[in-house]
Amino acid sequence: MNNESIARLVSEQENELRKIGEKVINNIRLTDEDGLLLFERGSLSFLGALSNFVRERMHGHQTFFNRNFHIEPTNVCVFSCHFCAYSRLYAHREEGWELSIEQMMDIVKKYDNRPETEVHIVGGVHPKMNLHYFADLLRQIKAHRPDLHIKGFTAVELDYMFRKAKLSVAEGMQYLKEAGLDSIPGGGAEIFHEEIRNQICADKVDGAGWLHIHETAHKLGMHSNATMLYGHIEKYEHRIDHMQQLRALQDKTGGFNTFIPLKFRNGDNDMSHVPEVSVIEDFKMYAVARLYMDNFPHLKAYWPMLGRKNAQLSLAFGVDDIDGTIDDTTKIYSMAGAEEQSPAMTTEEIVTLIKQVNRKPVERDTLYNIIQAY
Ligand code: V47
Ligand code: SF4
Repeated sequence: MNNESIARLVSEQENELRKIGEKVINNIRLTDEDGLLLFERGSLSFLGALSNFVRERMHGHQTFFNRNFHIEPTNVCVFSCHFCAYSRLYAHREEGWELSIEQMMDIVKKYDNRPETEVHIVGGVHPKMNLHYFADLLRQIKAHRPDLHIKGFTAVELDYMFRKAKLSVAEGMQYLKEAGLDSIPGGGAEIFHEEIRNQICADKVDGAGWLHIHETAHKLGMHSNATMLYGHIEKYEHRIDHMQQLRALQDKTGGFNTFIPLKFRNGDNDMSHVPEVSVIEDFKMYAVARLYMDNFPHLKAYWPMLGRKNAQLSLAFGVDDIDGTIDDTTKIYSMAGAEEQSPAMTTEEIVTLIKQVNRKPVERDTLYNIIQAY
């Protein structure tokens, strides 16, 4: 939609939505009330047009992806988040997996002489896999392949490791940075608001702790991502509260690359009775995120969670990034009932998927340096 058509669409809206639309056109930050109103009263077509306008103002048709693989060191976890279909308690660890450093290095070596630029390390919180264990892994990966960007460990894993090692967050982060950690992924954020957090994941790091870890990483010059688990028992107010806290931290540090809304999937977990939200709700979520999170450079749709067709469609609702090739190396979503049971795409498949919806595929590295435009 060009400037004229978006201005016409905005002028046709009821008074309050029109004011919000005018703010967006004039690049004025939305308030929490604006965000809430968009969720409650914005039609899908209005939100789509407005978020696409912002997406194209920021990135044109560019759509980013990377070549990556995951290492999931273990699914044994001391925590018991009710939405998690993936973890096994330590008492039942024979049902889960625990990879040795050697086994993880074998995974890394599988990608020797291949163009992957990033390894994403994420898993359960295993009481025996401590800070020194992971520092050893980081050093070995860097020694073997210095060019590979290591994006590793959610704030939940880091909080546990640092506390167990009796180190402050700053000391622990510095130690892992020196061992080779380049950036941190966005997981573990869920919903910060304690009313909801206490019901879905009461025993792990709280919202303030999650934010403190990311702030510390940013101060050390590292970048990170942020997620939000939506579409379960939270209300729109809680989503806005979550995004508000992220936006405020981003104002302070500028260290976040990407915001990643993650749709709650209800397969095989303690919250299976909670229905999943509709696909319309997913696209409204992306659109409001693009409009409200004005200081986040990128908005990612994580295709293993959303599926390929919906990932394509999300590119018209503010999304400019669809993560990576993945190569069937993550189980978090397949175990929670996602349609993609063995998530893997070749570069050609990702490029085709993006071109089919008339966008420009751009391979990036973790920090969004452009590697190749297709
Ligand atoms: O924090 C767990 C989510 C996250 C379910 O930074 C679930 O680039 C939906 O954060 N339904 C971990 N979601 C994965 C993650 C991530 C993924 C891709 C890219 C990046 C990045 C980060 O997975 C957890 C939790 O929010 N999750 N179970 C579920 N049933
Ligand atoms: Fe453990 Fe993460 Fe699953 Fe929570 S979401 S139980 S911290 S693996």
